[in-house]
Amino acid sequence: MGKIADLTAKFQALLVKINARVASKLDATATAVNSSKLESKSLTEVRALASNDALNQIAIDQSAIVGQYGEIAVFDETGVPMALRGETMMKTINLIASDSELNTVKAAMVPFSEVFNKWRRTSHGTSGVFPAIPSELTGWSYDAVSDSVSSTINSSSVIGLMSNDRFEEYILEAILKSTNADDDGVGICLAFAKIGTREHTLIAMVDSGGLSDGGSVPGGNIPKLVIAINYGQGAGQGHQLLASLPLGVGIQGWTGADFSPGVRLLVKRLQTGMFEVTCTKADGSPWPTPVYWTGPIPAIFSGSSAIGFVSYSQAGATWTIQQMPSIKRDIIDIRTMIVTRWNGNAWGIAGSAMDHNVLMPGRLYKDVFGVPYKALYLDHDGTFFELGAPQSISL
Ligand SMILES: [Ca+2]
Ligand SMILES: [Ca+2]
Repeated sequence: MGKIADLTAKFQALLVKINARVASKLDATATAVNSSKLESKSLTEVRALASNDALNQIAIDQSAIVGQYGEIAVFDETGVPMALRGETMMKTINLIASDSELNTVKAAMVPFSEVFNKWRRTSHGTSGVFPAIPSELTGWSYDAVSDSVSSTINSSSVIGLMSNDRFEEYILEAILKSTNADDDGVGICLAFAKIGTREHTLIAMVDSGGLSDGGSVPGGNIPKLVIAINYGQGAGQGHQLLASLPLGVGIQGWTGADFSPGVRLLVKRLQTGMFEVTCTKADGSPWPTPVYWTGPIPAIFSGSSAIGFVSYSQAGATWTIQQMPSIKRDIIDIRTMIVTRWNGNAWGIAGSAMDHNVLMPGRLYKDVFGVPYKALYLDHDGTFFELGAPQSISL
């Protein structure tokens, strides 16, 4: 057995070692917390310190991710956190196999046969039910010779044809006419959005004296252009008058001298976040009171939205297109797999469809140019797989 002094020395050495170990841990912890940074800070301030730049950036990115109902979130950059945007699950393309088909697609306009057969039909009233009057959804006819649609009924609701494509910016110009002597509404829907069961519109409506600013049909009014949100849906459904602009001519009906040549509407949705509407006589000359309106894109239509044609209590309403926006889908030449792409101003060669920098891999693509409307999957190795020729189900 050793001396007590030896044991005391060893015990002391042990205590010194333990102290050194614990002290080093304490120092490390203290450094990590850096408690001096937290002194006299409120809980909110401490939380703000905890939100470092990366977390803040993610919060900013998340707030910027906006999509449409039914879309999927797609990463459009590699290795970048939250580099997401909303996309439809199947991306539409034009698959062509000849130079003449290429030229056809480049010059394509949306035909009114597509407006009549494929666009969404709406009927808006004050009930808050959509469609307000289901029977009025059929109040349209199509003429193949002139490729035009017209309303066939003196409708009790605001009836419309709304595009399936949505546009971030566009120019739409049309001459509005009616062959019916009534004095009510023919217009253009600047923006359409369906949210839940509700349908929202921003409408430019021309009448020759029959309509009120509030969206009713009192008659005995003055010919004008009305710009309104949810026109005809009543205050309870968010009807909001943005402008009521008299044309400076007398009440007369759509077959009257001032209206029978037609009314020209030029509508622009701009990258600046503004709408512009110019209303003139059919030949482009101004009304006795020149009509122009501009205003910001309402938040409910931000991003992109559909467009459309509307009629209210006016049979025989029709539109002659001067300029019509169309989605400029990528064109893929099946002979070479070269992608022709619209750059906002002109068509140009983008490169090979197998190149990941040209066409996004991991996506489904569907041809909309012609039979058999092939569907393709582009894998991450740059290989296309043909999935078949899916057709819509008709009941
Ligand atoms: Ca009338
Ligand atoms: Ca009427």
